[in-house]
Amino acid sequence: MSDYNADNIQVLEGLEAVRKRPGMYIGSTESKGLHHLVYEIVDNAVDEALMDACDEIVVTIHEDNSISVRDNGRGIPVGIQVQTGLPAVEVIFTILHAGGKFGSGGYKTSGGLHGVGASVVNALSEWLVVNVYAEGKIYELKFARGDKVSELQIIGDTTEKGTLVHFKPDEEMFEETVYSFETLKQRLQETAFLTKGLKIDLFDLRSDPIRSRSYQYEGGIKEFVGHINKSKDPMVPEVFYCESKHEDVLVEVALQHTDGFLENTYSFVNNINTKDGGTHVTGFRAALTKTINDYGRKFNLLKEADKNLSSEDIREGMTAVISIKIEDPQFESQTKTKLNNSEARSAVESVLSEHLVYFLEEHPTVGKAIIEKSLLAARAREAARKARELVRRKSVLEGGRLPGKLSDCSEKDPALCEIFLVEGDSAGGSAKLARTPKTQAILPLRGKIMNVEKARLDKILGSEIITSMITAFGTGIHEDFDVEKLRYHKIVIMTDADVDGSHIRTLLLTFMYRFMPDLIDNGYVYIAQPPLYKVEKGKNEYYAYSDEELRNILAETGREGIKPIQRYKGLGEMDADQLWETTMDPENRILLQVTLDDAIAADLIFTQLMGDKVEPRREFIQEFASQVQNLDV
Ligand code: 28G
Repeated sequence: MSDYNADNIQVLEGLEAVRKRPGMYIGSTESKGLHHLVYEIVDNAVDEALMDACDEIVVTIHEDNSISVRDNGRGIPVGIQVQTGLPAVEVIFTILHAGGKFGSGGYKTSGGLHGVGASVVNALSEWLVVNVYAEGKIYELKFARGDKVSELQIIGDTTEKGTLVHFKPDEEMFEETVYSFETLKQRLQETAFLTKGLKIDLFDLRSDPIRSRSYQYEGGIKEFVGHINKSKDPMVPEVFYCESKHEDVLVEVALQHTDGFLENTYSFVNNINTKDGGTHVTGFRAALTKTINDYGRKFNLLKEADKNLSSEDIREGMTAVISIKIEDPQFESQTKTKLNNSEARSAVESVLSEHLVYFLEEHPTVGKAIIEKSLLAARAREAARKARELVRRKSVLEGGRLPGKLSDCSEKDPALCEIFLVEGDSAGGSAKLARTPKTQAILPLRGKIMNVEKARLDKILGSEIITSMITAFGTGIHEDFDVEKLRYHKIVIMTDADVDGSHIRTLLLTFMYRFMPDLIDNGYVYIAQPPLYKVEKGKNEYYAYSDEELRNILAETGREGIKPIQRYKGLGEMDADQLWETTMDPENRILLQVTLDDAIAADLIFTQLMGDKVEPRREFIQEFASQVQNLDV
């Protein structure tokens, strides 16, 4: 008995154990586990492709929700195994963990969460049929719920090579037995990206007409990065790519920076997505940070005074795919999606450093773009820090005193309170006269704000406008931000309906988005809509908020007996009564609620606003202005 090791025991247990506790082997018996069965079989075919023995895999969803997978590899061996006296193919489908590493030089895809192999799929299938195409013959082996139905037999002749596995998941084992074309499509495309050159076809025979997809990427993960960045704006057209082996670890890295500010890094070990990263990602970051800083210094892109760029700043807006192949992957025990092998770190670090240095020297525009982008990120981060400090210092000095310019309201319940951020002192004066003092507060905005187009946010944060706004809101900013402390549940930006007005509005929105995004998320931020025209006919007054509205009014009233049409160039041209009536009176006004829930759109907006280029900023203002107009009141 002392000779028994774990494997022997598993052999003895057979597939009954799998059917008793399926969740233990595939993680879930719901949709996720159901799809996992396909990945197990496909991964075996991919392993054959990684040995350069196969270049095409065809996956078919049949009408009965059974799945077939065909590869054009060497075919699973059908010869008798010495240890068991059984055909190898039978062993692979009936003995737990019989898959694993295919001899030396192979990489097991089974290192991940549920790398359980073909036998588990067999155990959980109502029926499973394997056909092997090899040496001119077609072999067949059939199972039902893991049990062999008939011995391996030759059923015909063929000139083809490869393996066909067809199985139907057992309804007794799964809560969900309907396959999702979308889910399989997604995963198979990812697999195709990770295995360059490999063609993967997917057919869904359940629909009429049948659906199909075909994936094949000669560029592998380089094309993967291009694909991810398709909907983004890359800083440069080139995607960096390298592939090299370092002490038995095969390393591939692809990356490209976009003008966004989110990082998108995907990492894989033996084609398994390591969601929590691990040593390979650590090595990647170390190499990236060091290489970019060295490059910046060498080519004088970083000034003497500049500190080293931080890893975080360098990764802002970057899309990267790291894919390594390693013989014996070790995962952190709890998560199983975080790599532990220390040799993975040094391998990625060494391979990436070497190739990236070389690439940057060959492609100076890429190096310059990455450095510029990182500097921008560093500045924004520094601005955030300064602003926080400023607010802290101010609140300590002033003991939470409200800004002198603020005409506060008397109501204390924030839900009933509104604050109007009004452009200019004169409009501020009218607004103060016009308001309902119980619920409406006025904060006039005056200062250098008209010239902010080229100012960086850190300068803007030094302005009184911003600090008085923060103090009035009562929330603090950034990490200290507490929406519970907000003193007004309506923050109304009231600016002139001209270019300068829209610049101020843009600045305020950028500031809020960056430092107080919860304000926008919670729907507390609004834009007031002052009228553009006033039409007077006899005793009647009409206000038009757009050119179209003006045309309609004129069409209705006719031009007879009309006073000269007044065009408002600014809020200041209205008296208090007019301002109240047209823009501030809750009964009559039009407020546009600001929402920025689309993170990707916000990403783009922010970069355009932070950037040096004027043109994208102008485009943003135009685009955003129209976006806001489409929102409901
Ligand atoms: C279609 C769906 C899934 C596969 C192969 C090919 C070989 C193989 C698979 O061998 C056993 C143990 C170590 C060598 C290998 C054929 C070498 C020579 C193979 C698949 C034998 C596994 N000839 N194709 N397994 N090894 N496709 N597709 O599963 O010593 S699995």
